[in-house]
This record gives sequence, C-alpha cells and structure tokens, in this order.
Amino acid sequence: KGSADHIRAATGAIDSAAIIANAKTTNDWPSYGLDYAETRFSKLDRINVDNVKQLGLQWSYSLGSDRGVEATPVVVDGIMYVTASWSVVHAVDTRTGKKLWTYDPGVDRSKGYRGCCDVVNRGVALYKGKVFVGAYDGRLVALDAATGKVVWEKDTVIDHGYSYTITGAPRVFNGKVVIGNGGAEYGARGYVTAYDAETGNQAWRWFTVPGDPSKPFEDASMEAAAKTWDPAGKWWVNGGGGTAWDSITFDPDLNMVYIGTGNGSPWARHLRSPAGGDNLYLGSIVALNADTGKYVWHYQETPGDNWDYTSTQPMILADLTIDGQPRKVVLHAPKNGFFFVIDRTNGKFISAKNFVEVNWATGYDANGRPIENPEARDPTKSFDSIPGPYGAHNWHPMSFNPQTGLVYLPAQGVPINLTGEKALTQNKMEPFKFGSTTGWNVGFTLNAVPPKNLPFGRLLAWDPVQQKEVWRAEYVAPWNGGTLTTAGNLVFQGTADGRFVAYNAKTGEKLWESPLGTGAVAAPATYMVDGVQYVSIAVGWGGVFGISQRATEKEAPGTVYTFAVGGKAPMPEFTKYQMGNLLTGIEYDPKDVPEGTAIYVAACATCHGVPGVDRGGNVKNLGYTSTENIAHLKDIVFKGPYRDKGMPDFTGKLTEADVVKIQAFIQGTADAIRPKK
Ligand code: PQQ
Repeated sequence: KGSADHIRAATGAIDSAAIIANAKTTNDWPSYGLDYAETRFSKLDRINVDNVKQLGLQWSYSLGSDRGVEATPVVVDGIMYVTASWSVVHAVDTRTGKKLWTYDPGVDRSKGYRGCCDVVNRGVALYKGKVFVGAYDGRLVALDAATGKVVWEKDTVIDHGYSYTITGAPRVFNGKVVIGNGGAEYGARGYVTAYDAETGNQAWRWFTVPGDPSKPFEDASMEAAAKTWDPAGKWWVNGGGGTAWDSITFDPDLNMVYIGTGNGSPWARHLRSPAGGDNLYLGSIVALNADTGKYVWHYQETPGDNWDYTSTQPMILADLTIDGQPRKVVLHAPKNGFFFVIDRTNGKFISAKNFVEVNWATGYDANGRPIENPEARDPTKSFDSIPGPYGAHNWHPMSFNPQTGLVYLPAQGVPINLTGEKALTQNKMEPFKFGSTTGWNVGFTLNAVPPKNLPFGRLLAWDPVQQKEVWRAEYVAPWNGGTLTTAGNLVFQGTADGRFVAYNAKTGEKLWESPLGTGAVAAPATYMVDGVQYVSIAVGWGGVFGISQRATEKEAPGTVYTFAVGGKAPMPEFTKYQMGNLLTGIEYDPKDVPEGTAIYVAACATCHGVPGVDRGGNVKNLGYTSTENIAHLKDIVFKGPYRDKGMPDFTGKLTEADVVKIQAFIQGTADAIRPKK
C-alpha cells in the first residue's frame, strides 16, 4: 500500500459511478464535499458520541506553508491529496503520515496581490488516476495521481489584462472537470469552464454576466441578462463581476450543475448600472446542463448586488419533506445572511430566513424577492453593512446530517462601514481608494470609522425545514472553520482560536477538543483505512480575514492533523506569533500623515490592515514590525526581499516620496494610539 501501483489502482477506479457508490458507505472521501450532494455527512460511526473523548493525534504532516490553508483533504484507500497556500499539492500516505510527493505549480509569489483574499486553495478533484488543481494564476493542472507529474495544463484566463485567479476546488463528473475564477474586486467578468478530464480540451464555458452588448451574445441567457443591466454604466469595461470562485455542485439524476455566482464588479450598483436593475446573474444560483453548459434556470438571491453579497458559498443538495411534500432542494447560506431552500428541479423559491441579524432587507416575499431597506442603497450616506463584505457565511463549508435534519453552519458578523463613491474610474489607482494600487476597484470607500455593531463568530445548527436555529456554539472571533457531521452523531469544526472541537450533533453539547496550534479555517474530512476511522483537518490561518487579523497567539505553519481513537502521537511544537512592540523611532513630518493615510489605504491596507489597531494575521501588521524594517521601507517596497513571500513590487506604482508619507502614517498612527503614560 502506498506504492505507485497501489495508487494507480485506487485512484484509477475513481469516476462518477465510484463517487456515487462511495456515498452509500462513505469509506473514502473522494471529492471536495465528500459526495456529489456535498453534504459532508459521513455514514461512518466508529468514532461516535461514546468514544470521541478518546480521540488522539495519529500523525501530523507539515505543509511547509505560512499563508492560508483552506483545503478539504481528498482521500481514497488511504491516499490523501491536500493543497496548501500558493496551490501546492501534497500527496500523503495516511497509513504512515508521510509524504508521497508534492507538486508546486510555481505561481509567481510577487503576484499574490492579483487575488483579493489570500493566496489560498480549497483543494483538488480526483478522477481516473488524475489529480486536478487550480493554480492561483489561473491555470488548471492535471497531475498523475501516482507521481505528481503534470499530464496536461490549461490557462483558464480569457484576458490577462484582468486579475483573474483560481482559489476554488475543481469539480469533476462524467469525464469533465469544471472550474471558475476569482477577480470581481478587480473588474472581471465571471465564467465557468468545463474541460475534458482526459485531454484538457475545453468542453463548454458559461459566462455569468453579459459582455459588451455591441458584440453578439454568447447565448440566449446572456441576451436575457443584458436587459437587466443599464448600458450607461458600461459594465462590460469593468467586467460586471459574478465570478464563480467557489461553489459548483452536480446532481447526477437531474444532470444539472449548480453554479454559485459572485458579487457585482464594482460592488456599487449606482456606478455599475446607474438606472438600477437586477443585474443578472450576480448573486445567484444558476443551473446548467452538465453535458453542454447551457443555462437551465436561475434564482437570484441578491438582486442588483450592492454589498459584495456573493452567492458563491458552498451548496448542499438534499431531499426534504416540506409541507408534507418530498422536495429536491438546494440548501444555501450566501453572504447576505439569509438561509435559502430552493427547488433544484426548477429553481423555484421555497423559503428564506435570516440566520444572523441583517439590516439590508427585512425578509423575502412569497415570490422570493428581498424586501429591502432603502437606506442600504443610498450612495450619499455611510452605511454599517450587516452583513459586511466578509459575509454572514463565507466559503467555509457547512454540512447536513439527515439523521438530525440539521445544517451545521459557520456563521459570523464582521460589520464594515461603507460609503458609495460618486464616480468610478475604471481600473485606476487612486489615493484613499482601498487596494487601488494593487487593482481593487469596488466603488466604495471602506471607512475606517468603526461600525457600531460588534464582530462575532458562531456555529449554528439550523433546521432548514422549520427555518430556525436549534442550537449554537458561540466563539471568541469570526472566521471559524468549515464543518463535518457524522452518523456517530457528531459535528467537527476547527476554530479561529486554534481548537478542533467535536459536538453532539443533536444537542450541541461539546464532547471533545484538541489544540491545533493556529486558527483553522478549512473543513475536516473523515474516512476508513484498513478498518479504522480517521478524522483529518488541514490547518493554516488565513483567507481574507486571516491575512490581517487573528484570534490566536500562534504562527500559522500549514499542517495536516489526523486523529483516531487512541491516537498518541505528540503534537508538533507550536510557535508563538512574532509580534514586535508598537513602533517607535521613525522620524517623520506630521504634515505627511494625511497623504500617507491615503496612499496606505490604496496600497497596503488590504494585506497589512490598520497599523497598530489590527494585530496582524499571516501578513504582519506594520505597526508592530521592527523600526529597522520601517526605516528601510523603500528597500522592501521596491524590488524588495519579500517578493518571494507575496510582497508585491511597487516599482512604477509608488514613488520614494510616497513611501516617506507611508512611513509618516504608520509611525503617526502608532503614536496616536499609544497609551498615554
Ligand atoms: N476568498 C476568501 C477566502 O478565501 O478567505 C474570501 C473571499 C474570497 C471573499 O469574501 C470574496 O468576496 C471573494 N471574492 C472573489 C471574487 O469576487 O472574485 C474571490 C475570492 C477568492 O477567490 O478567494 C473571494
């Protein structure tokens, strides 16, 4: 076991029929969400409420990464495939916890800024002896599962003039591998593409929003969508958005694939489509024919998105009895804070209920349209957006346990104060415009004014039929991990404060926990090897919240932890977060601080946060780095030594005079917040 021949035989047998058959036993974890319905419900019960207290570490494996890790491991007959930051793939023998091979697609580390939300990857797909990974720079790569050698590689990016990335896990069915892209903070037009798994030849592509109306539309769904956009906004110049950067779910019986589409680009509708309109297919679930990629139906969760309310969050396909009728549904908790139950045969709205406090809408009418709060769209006023752009639920996968009837949902609140901009300059860098030096272009000012509402993170056990909360576990911070639920009546979740916790799925009683070093964001997986059940979780603090903020005092080395009943392996040593004291000793002219603020917001804030106020995540906060670093800032900003860690080269984007002003802002802010003696 673990030999190339064994791997070839085990992974070579994985096709759609095998993935469907595995759902009956769930001995393996062959695809991102475990089964095609992406329930993340394992039928394994050797680990259960009675013995979960005896779980111990079986082995840990270093991923050798120091940025976010978001992958759910895929495991077939004890062979695990998991990804780390920068789309690096690791094949691990779970019988020993040892490396089989690694593959680094060689993404240019100085181009990390071309994605909004950390250089993450959510995992691989496996099919007939090949491992598929989306590289951060937009390549889809097929690897030999036994050796890690490249079989084929395709560039999924239609135009490198735009900042397209891939962070999501590919999905594979009926010989096709499907992937979408990120980029809607930068001005991009969303699409998903299917490739032949064997050859890499393109099978179909579906755009999520219409292109330039002076050119022929790709298909009837684009022609229909264009009627819901105002051409005065010239949306196609800035792409329109709708990037499908995460959720793609397949129903083999209906032969439909469900795409979760992203936010508008720019976020601000008054700039994107001045006369209003729903702006199809932003913030939607769209069903496509799995063979042809042709549009079948859509349901738009956030018409005319204005708040970065993506519907890319992971979906679960379930069969429920609602009002006495059996219904085939999609369960979905997008960023906008409402839990949706949608008929997946035809896209008809069944119900929606807010699962956290929201202030942009009061509910949904019988036709499935939100009843909006008009203040939420007033571009002339600042608005505490609840949920904020981090979402009431982000990409962290939820799970559904048919035995309890409950969905286990990582919910959160990170309120942010937004003010709409008056005009949009397409793809142009501007002082004070958040991230504009690295290409962000959202049409909103993210105000430094602290919102009145407090952030929170919680695990919700949600009844999708009654549309109500059944139990909750409250956490110290937002940005907790994805969930797994099992026939052992358990729910597993990693937390932002660095713990791996098991709950009684029915009651929410906490039964077990283990430290994980740093905060966990990914979802765990469980599987059987030689008659023993294991639970594995890939850990590495990060993602869009974790870049600049954190809830542990530990560094973030990427690590896979595998637990079993009676496991006795020692925990790896956890490293304390290296955070300096509040910055002192930089000479500056206080007159430079206002301009320095504007440049900092435009160039540094997306990754480094607010100096001295945030405490740093997997990227350091500049208010707590050394005086030496800040004194030599220009040597770091221009062709600097940290480019191989993800620091952009700002040559041609900033001047040396700009850097002096940034230094003034960092030191000035540190001085302003320093407690007075
Ligand atoms: N990615 C994360 C993450 O991995 O932590 C969080 C987010 C993304 C978001 O909150 C986003 O809005 C988002 N948006 C896009 C986009 O608009 O194209 C892409 C991504 C991404 O690819 O990771 C994220």
